Amino acid sequence: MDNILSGIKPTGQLTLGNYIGAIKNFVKVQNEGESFLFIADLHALTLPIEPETLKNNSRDIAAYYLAAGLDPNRANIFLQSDVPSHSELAIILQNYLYMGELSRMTQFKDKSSKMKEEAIGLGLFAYPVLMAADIVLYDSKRIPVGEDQVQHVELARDLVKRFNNRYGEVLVMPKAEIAKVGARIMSLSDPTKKMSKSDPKGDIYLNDSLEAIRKKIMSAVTDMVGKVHYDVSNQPGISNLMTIMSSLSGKTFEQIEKEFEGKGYGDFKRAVADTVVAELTPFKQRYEEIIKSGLVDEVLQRGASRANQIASKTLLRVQKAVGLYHK
Ligand code: ATP
Ligand code: LTN
Repeated sequence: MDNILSGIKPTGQLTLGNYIGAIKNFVKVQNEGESFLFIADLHALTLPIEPETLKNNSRDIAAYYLAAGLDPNRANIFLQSDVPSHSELAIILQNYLYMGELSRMTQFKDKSSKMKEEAIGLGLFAYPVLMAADIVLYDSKRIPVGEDQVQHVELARDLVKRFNNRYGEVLVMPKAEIAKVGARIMSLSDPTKKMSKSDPKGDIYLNDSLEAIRKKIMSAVTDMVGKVHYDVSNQPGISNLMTIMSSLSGKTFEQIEKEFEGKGYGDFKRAVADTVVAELTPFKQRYEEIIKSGLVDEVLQRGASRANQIASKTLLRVQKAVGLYHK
């Protein structure tokens, strides 16, 4: 059974996009191998963030993982910063990734495009180096992510190839896995843009009240076509709502189209809202219970201890391979 690894950075409140594109898949695959599902708190520092916010967001993600059904007896849930091998390995690996390829990363271009060059942190540029270290530390072949992260995983693959060519079979080759439906949930107010936790327009947050969620769905941007039909170029809003409904209910696009044939967008949106609310009601209840129970600290501690065990072995293997003295 292959190891599975993924992370979410605690930069803001999680969205329905994170839930569908990432967390739900983590739950699905957790029994298919040893899984390492961490909170990328070091990555969250690549853009300015308040210390308290970072701390609270990190705890929240752990609680959301558990509320969604990750079993801490099967999955290793931990903070990236609790495993020093991530940082140590990144320092070594940075020498095998190049400025040219890092500057072509879409996420870097998006996030830095509005910043003055003097204000772009080195960490934002080197983001994929740390991410490659995260990935290779656990010898994981399977990396479940949303579509926007595939480019980073591809870069990690290039790095593994480059490194192994030079030093032999030291690192395991990873591969991104994206969900068939729901790998890119779009914003409800602008369905041509990704729903993102650092861009708070029209997006559904997991900590929004159920009423607010309903309202946001009812006022989602649609079109003038007047037909519930999957067509991303001409009906991006409706297609996005169909994707949300399909990934939460298991209904296919054809089934949804049939069900709403001859019906208005109002009826359709109400049904989408019902689906989302039905999914999030028990999830939010579990989250509240978990936060109150104090379980999070215990789970994170246990996860970090196992993660440290595995990660330090890989780090040593790399240190030896490159010739770091005395290892
Ligand atoms: P930010 O806005 O801070 O860049 P984000 O909301 O894009 O954050 P990440 O921390 O980058 O979230 O992503 C966590 C996981 O959720 C990744 O696997 C990412 O691909 C997935 N994800 C994020 N947004 C979406 C989305 N809109 N649809 C599907 N998956 C998503
Ligand atoms: N960059 C990812 C978070 C992340 C990650 C990883 C995902 C950090 N390290 C390793 C998969 C594998 C994001 O979600 N923005």
